[in-house]
Parts: sequence; C-alpha cells; structure tokens
Amino acid sequence: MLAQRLLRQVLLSRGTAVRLGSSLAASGDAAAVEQPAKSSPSRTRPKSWKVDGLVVKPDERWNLTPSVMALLERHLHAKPGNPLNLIKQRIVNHFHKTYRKAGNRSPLFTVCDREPRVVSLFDNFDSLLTPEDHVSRRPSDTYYVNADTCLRAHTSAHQHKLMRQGFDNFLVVGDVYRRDEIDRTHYPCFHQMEGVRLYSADELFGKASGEQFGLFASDDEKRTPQKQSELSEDASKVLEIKLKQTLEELCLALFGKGAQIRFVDAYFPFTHPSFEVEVFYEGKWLEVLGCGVMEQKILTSAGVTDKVGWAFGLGLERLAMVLYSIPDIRLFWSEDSGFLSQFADKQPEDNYKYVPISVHPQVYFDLSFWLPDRPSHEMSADVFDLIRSIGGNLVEQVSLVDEFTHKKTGRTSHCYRIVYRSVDRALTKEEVNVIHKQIEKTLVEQYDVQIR
Ligand code: FA5
Ligand code: MG
Repeated sequence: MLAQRLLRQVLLSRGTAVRLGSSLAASGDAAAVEQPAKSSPSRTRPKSWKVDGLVVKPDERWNLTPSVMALLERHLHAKPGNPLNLIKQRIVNHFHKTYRKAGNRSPLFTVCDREPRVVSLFDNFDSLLTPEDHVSRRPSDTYYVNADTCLRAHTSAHQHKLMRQGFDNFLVVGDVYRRDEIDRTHYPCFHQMEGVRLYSADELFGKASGEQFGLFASDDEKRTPQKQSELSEDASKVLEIKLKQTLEELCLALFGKGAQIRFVDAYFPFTHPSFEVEVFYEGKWLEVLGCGVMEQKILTSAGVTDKVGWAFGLGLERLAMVLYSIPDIRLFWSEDSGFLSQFADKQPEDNYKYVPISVHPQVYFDLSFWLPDRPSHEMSADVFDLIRSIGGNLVEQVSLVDEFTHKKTGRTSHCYRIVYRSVDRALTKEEVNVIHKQIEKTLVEQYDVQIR
C-alpha cells in the first residue's frame, strides 16, 4: 500500500516534470531560448539558456535533463501555503525575533532568498576550499551548465560573495540541485537555508573581555581536531558553543522540548571543527543540517580580516518532514490538492500534522443554491458541517468557490466545490451522485435553500 502510494507520487512528479518541461520556451525565467544542439531525449542542450535573469552558454559539460529544468520552474519555497514556504517563514521569524541589532531596532540577519541558482564553479567549490578531487565536483554529482558554471549544489555557494559585499550576518534560502539518489529522504532538488554569523572580538567575547581574549592564534600554532591553526583556542571554543546554542534554540522553537537531537562530528572543506545535527524521527536518526566554525582562509579571501564566524546549512525538507510528519520527501513535489489543501490555510507558527492522502482518484461535484431570504450568519459553516456529516470520510475537501448577489432579485447564491475521495477504493460517479443528492435534499429541508 505504502509502496504503491510512493510510486504514484513519483509518477505524479515525473508527469509534472514532463508537462512543465515541454513549456519551458514559453515561460518566464528559466527558458531555453534557442534550438537544442544535441537531440538526446534526456539531455536537451540549448545553445543559450536564460535563467534567473542570467544568460548562460551551455557547452559539452552540460548534463541537465528536462526534468531538472522543470524543477527549476517550481519555486516551491516562494509559494504561499507550501510547507517549505511555511517552515522557511517560521525559521526566519525565529531568527528575527531572537537576534536583534544593538538597540533592538532591527533584525540582525539579512535574508537572501533570490540569489541566482546558476553559480560559478568558483562560488560552488573553490571559494569554499573544496579540493580539486572532491567527489562533489564529479559530473555524476553536480549539474554542470558549462566549464565555468553549474546549478548550485548548496546555499554555501553564496557565502563568499555575500561576505565580500560586506554582509556579516545572513540567511540564504533556496532550491539546490544534486545528482543524488532518490528515496524517502533524498531528492535531486531540495531546499537549504544557510546561516552565517561573523563576530569581532568584542562581539564574540563581550566588550569587557574583547581585549583580554584574542581571536587569532600566534604564527606557530598547529591545526588540531578541535581548532584551526589561525584561530585562538578561546575563539574557536566560544564560536562552537554559540553555534550549538543557536541551533539548539532553533530546534526547540521548531519541535518543542520533546524532540531528541544530537550533534555528531563531521567533515566539510569549509568549516573546522564541523558537525551535523540529527533528529530522532520515526525510529531513526535523521540528518537535518551541517555546520561548523568557518575556515578562516575563506573569510580572509573574502576580505574579512578582523572577524571570525560560524556557518550552518540546513535541509528544509528534512526539518519539514519532522515538523509536519511528512513521511516522504517526494510528497513536497505533489500537485495533488489532497496534499496542498492541508497546508493552504496554515500560518508559519501553526503546529500541524500531515494526514496521508489516498492513492485513489478524486471525484469533484459542485453544489450551487440560492440562500433563503433570511439566511443565518453562519450559513457557510452550517453548509460545511452538513456536507461533512452526510458525506463522512468520503469528503476530502469542501470550499466555497463562488458567491454573488443577483442585481434584480437581491438573492444571494453560493457555490461549494466538494472533492470526494475514498482512502480504500476508487469511487464511481454514480455512487458519489447518490451522496451528493442526499446532501442537496437535506440542505433544502433544513435551511430552505433553492438548488440552482
Ligand atoms: C552541505 O550542503 C553544507 N553546505 C552544509 C554546511 C553549511 C556545512 C555551512 C557547514 C557550514 P550536506 O551535503 O550535508 O552539507 O547537506 C546539508 C543538509 O541538506 C543535510 O543535512 C540534509 O538535511 C540536506 N540534504 C542533503 N542532501 C539532500 C538530498 N539529496 N535531499 C534532501 N535533503 C538533502
Ligand atoms: Mg551531510
């Protein structure tokens, strides 16, 4: 049953991919603008490609597929009512509330959620000290546009540029792309939020102690498992504590006191020491983010010479899966209204648990009627209740889709759309019609409406 449902979700998202892919040339910001150079069905390489306001020239390193190009069009984290948009807002709200500039007038962290998704190899790899032979550079791992650019594989790709532009404290949110496996917790496009915080000595140790403790080590200090050679032991330790505190507070704000989280040692080319955070979810530890003390060489090359910092990169799908009990990452790409409608009316701070949707098809019926001359104030609420009490579990969604008052007669009309769906079988139109007629009949009897 579960396997069947998952398969359907994958097919659903693939189906979407194909549909969107075929309309690439017609649509806005990620459009193929010239004839493909190569006619492979899975790798259609355009001569020139416009994406996020940039025009890039694919070459023989191009390995994007039409389905990945379709994912670029989805902008899930920018869609109001999408669970990724909700969790992004919730995390941003938490940071804005908790961390303020001196005087409490404005939020400390700048939010960047519209960075271009095609980045230079320098930004994606070199600026972050990723070794030449690192696996992440392989064409089997990264989507290359040409010899100089790729789809960002992580939001860390924006660290260097933003620091060079003078930003000290920022959050970067967006979709990232990797030629990764596909399973319950991995997808080739997913969403990350990067956090970077830089500190002067005063900011790190406090004004009174800033002069007493230094940020930097003397020349002859060695790199150890605990710290980089450039940083003082004090600076490295305090950064690590502040980073862990920040992430613990975030997990507390998201999941409450009951959640089990742990830090495990990790390796990243751009941080040292490095950690991952895991959350206990459905009987297993699930990795949700990577973090660490930023390599000082990166700050130096970005022109920051008098500060030190930490960074984290969190996986928004992984956090949303835990927060909303979404069992499979592929569901985020679903366009099934049974999934989307569950989040459509939610606020970022709402605690909500996802109810698995049925694999069986939906059957829609509209219900239109004139209201009685003196309708009750709660007419819509009454109608919702009545529909649910007669339709029971077969009613998946109800919404008021149209309402107007007739100019001459002064009568008001309501139209409700009812989506019927069973969790265990495919409904026929005929059997739904019987229930629908029953709803109409009861409405007329109890509320004196006139069916249109
Ligand atoms: C990184 O991407 C680092 N840039 C994170 C980082 C930033 C470390 C700043 C230190 C400082 P990693 O590849 O582990 O690390 O990905 C980070 C998170 O993204 C993971 O913990 C996971 O939550 C999520 N993630 C990674 N791959 C996938 C995938 N294929 N599908 C869904 N989520 C993924
Ligand atoms: Mg990882």
